Order: sequence, then C-alpha cells, then structure tokens
Amino acid sequence: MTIYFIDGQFTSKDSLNISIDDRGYYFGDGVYEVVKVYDGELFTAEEHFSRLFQSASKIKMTIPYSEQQLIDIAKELVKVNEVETGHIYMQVTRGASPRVHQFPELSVAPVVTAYAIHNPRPLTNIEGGVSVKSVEDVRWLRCDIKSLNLLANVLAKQEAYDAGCVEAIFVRDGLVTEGSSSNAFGVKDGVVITHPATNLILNGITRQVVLKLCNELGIPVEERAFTPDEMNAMDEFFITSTTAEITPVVLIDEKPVGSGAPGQITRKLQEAFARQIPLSVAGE
Ligand code: DCS
Repeated sequence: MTIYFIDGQFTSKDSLNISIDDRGYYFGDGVYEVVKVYDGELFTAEEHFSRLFQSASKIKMTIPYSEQQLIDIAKELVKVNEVETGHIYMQVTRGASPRVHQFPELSVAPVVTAYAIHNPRPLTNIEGGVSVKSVEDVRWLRCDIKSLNLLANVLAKQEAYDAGCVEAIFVRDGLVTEGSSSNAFGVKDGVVITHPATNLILNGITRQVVLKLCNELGIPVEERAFTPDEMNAMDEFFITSTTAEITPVVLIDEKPVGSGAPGQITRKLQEAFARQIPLSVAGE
C-alpha cells in the first residue's frame, strides 16, 4: 500500500483528506518540487528544498515546516514505500478556504502534500536521444517560480506529443528559453550554451549540476539566450531535468541535430553525471 503525506499525516490514498476548497485546485496557488531518488537516497535534496522555500517566498507564502522537516518527511516516504529508484513529489498550496482571489486569513495554513513513487531512469531516451518541437512561450513572466500553474506547459507538452515529440522547446520573442518541463542546452564549436537564470526560466537543479560539471571538465559555457536559427545550427543539443537527467536531442522540428546522433560533449556530461549518482544505479 502506498503511503502519502498530507497536512502533517502519513496515510493511505483512500484516507487522503483533500479539500475542494484547496487553493491548489481553484487557482494553482502553490509551489512544488520533484526530487529524484537513487538507491533509496534523495539526490540534491538540499538544493530542491531550498528552491521550494524560495518559490514559496516569491509567492508570499510561509511554509509551516522547516527545510529539514520537509527533507525528513521526504526520506520517511522513500523508506515506508521502499522506493529504490524513483522520485518524491511534494507540493505546498496556500491552504483551503472559500473561493476568493485574495489571500485567506493568516489562520489558514498552507497544505503540504507529498508522495514517493517508483520510476525507473528513462534509459532509452538517455541513450538514444529524443525529438523536440519548438512552441511559442506564452507563459507568464515569473517562470523562475516552480508554481503549480502549469497550463501553458501542459498545452505545449501536448502539442509536442501530438507531433510525435517528447518535449516542447519554448521560444519567446525570438529567443529559446527552456523546455516545458526541462532546461535546454546547445553545443556549438565545443561551447555549451544555455539561457541565463532569469525570470524567463526555471533555474533547474539539474541545470546547475550540469554547469558545475562543465566547470570541472573544463568545458566552456555561455549563459545567453539563442535564436531558433542558432538552435537549428547547433552541433549538439540536450535537455535536463530531475527525471530526464541529461537527455540528448537528436531531432528539432523534424530536422537532425548535428550528425543526428547524441554528441560527444553530451556523452561526456552524461558520464560525469552518472558518476554523481550511486554506482549500482548508474550502471543500470
Ligand atoms: N524547467 C521547467 C519548466 C521545469 O518544469 C523543470 C522541472 C525544469 C526546467 C528542470 O528543473 P530540475 O532540473 O530542477 O528538475 N520539472 C519537473 C517536473 O515538473 N517534473 O519533473 C521535473
């Protein structure tokens, strides 16, 4: 039986007491995190939970737990659900209160909901690469907040799926920002290029790991926006996220990237990434 966490309690799915008045339902008024579990251990947990608190603060919401308490809840979920390879999903909404747009009374506490789920690494994509489709970025201007409001991301992802692709690459005002649930990187003449961490993208934790690995491996990086034309002329392209890790992109809008196979720098970064995670999982 899967054990969930809601509002201070560990419980079964059938006993989850979720209110129709939860502002997550009405407004997407909340924030969330997805944290990877390798070999029963949370990966980059501090970075994820620190970002959760930053997202909450940016929407003027106070989480009624400390960072360490949330990490302990996540660890407990991994343990009781016996998750080896998978992820934690945790969201915090601004609580349950009759529907009005303005914030509820201070007595209404934010609601924390979380679960741990088994989810194997997407090795087929990681090894063979994926196709992506460019889609207009019609999101709001606070994409740095990991908010529950994901409608534009959902529509973009579906548009990509309808075209036989696994990810949508957002383009705003003639510049590539990020994926619908990932960050986007190009490689040109040995230089890794990715959009800077502004309000127009989510500063992915995997993105930050990749930038650190580039630094350690001596791979030059330019954090700057690039155009769709530049994207189409990249030697290599890849996307990153907690669940996708470093996934090579081999087709963009039906046109092959470089040679049409995952590139050398992408492979080097994947190998370095695999060295960051427990050996038994990396070798899966
Ligand atoms: N950009 C967006 C819009 C995202 O939703 C995500 C993660 C990322 C970038 C990559 O961030 P991380 O490297 O920190 O994961 N999306 C999460 C999601 O919704 N499912 O899996 C990851």
